Amino acid sequence: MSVSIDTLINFTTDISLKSIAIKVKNAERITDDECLDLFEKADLPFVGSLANYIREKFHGDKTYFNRNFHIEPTNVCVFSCKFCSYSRLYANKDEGWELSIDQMLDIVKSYDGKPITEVHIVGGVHPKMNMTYFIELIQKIHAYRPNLHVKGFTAVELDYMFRKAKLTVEEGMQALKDAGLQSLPGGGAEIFHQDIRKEIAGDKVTGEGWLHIHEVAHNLGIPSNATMLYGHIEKYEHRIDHMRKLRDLQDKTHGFNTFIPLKFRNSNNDMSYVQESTVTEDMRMYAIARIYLDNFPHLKAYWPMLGRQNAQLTLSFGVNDIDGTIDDTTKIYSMAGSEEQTPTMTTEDLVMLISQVKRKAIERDTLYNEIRDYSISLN
Ligand code: V47
Ligand code: SF4
Repeated sequence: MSVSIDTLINFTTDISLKSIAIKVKNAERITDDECLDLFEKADLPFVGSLANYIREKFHGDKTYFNRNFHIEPTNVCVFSCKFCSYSRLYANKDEGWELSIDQMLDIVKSYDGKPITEVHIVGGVHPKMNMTYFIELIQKIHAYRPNLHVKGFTAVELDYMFRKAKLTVEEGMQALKDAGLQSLPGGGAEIFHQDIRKEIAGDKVTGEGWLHIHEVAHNLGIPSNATMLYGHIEKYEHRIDHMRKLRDLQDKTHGFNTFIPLKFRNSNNDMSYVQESTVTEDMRMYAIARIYLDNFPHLKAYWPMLGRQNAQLTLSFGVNDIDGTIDDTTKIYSMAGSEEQTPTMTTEDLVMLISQVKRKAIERDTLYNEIRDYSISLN
């Protein structure tokens, strides 16, 4: 489906787009202005072909997924992000929940005997769930299942936790690392630029605060992911500003594994008046991220949010990872209007989804160590 890079270079008449294609071929970094040109001027086949070129240079046909499950300790949240369909002010009222440590351990136990490699812990910011609580949770998970990788807590949760415990980011992160926290998910990033952030997520950690927490984590040897919530009131300039801050930090630390663009969904939140992006815009977003973020090893499409068919399509637009075989109660996207009301996919479903578009399905662990190549056999 994609066009070869030499054909693109030879047949593109726009000078600036031609020069971007040449840069991509020579593995040179594109500038912010060039990125804006991609958003404003380039058509879908152009960005798709460049992104696919980079994706195949980095990973060939390999497409990663992992076997994980989510624990959402609570959806009670002290913050009030306008795009959020998930948080509630109180538990036991309006669908609010808060889990005890024993209830969360029961979730871990329900995966006994299943070859899961990761637990992803993320939720609202509950005023009573503090550092001590989460340290105990991590320690108990490790004691019960030592080989399970614990990926947990957005910078939003961490910022609140550390401030409440009167710890610096360095002290707080070290304490969580000592307890067994092994990586950070990419949530809470939204859009870093203050003009947009103050409109949609004005009361939580700033963009600079988010980046600082990830920098400290990287310096302690804790890798992380990065997200960007796009397709709402932001402009292309804000997306580029966001990605530039990530690219700069990655140059310093090399601690990010993957970038995850998150498509804004508009159901049941205070931004329901904003139209959702089209599939074409979504594919362009993935492709341009792959081209701009030349120092991010992986680009992930989170299928519970995009829907499985669109997630499959992203594999032709730079994406080389489609997250995990989530088979529990991940509520954040079904509450925000994703087609995936019951977001479950077995390993076989995921392998099929990847193989149908002639890519190689590879099970990975959190750190992208390869566990199994499913293109060799489905058994
Ligand atoms: O930070 C909330 C987003 C994020 C909506 O690191 C919404 O592997 C769209 O970050 N429409 C949390 N998005 C989820 C997240 C994540 C998910 C999967 C994997 C990883 C990883 C991280 O969900 C929030 C926010 O940006 N979100 N509401 C909404 N209406
Ligand atoms: Fe709270 Fe996160 Fe929802 Fe914002 S996005 S209101 S921080 S749960």
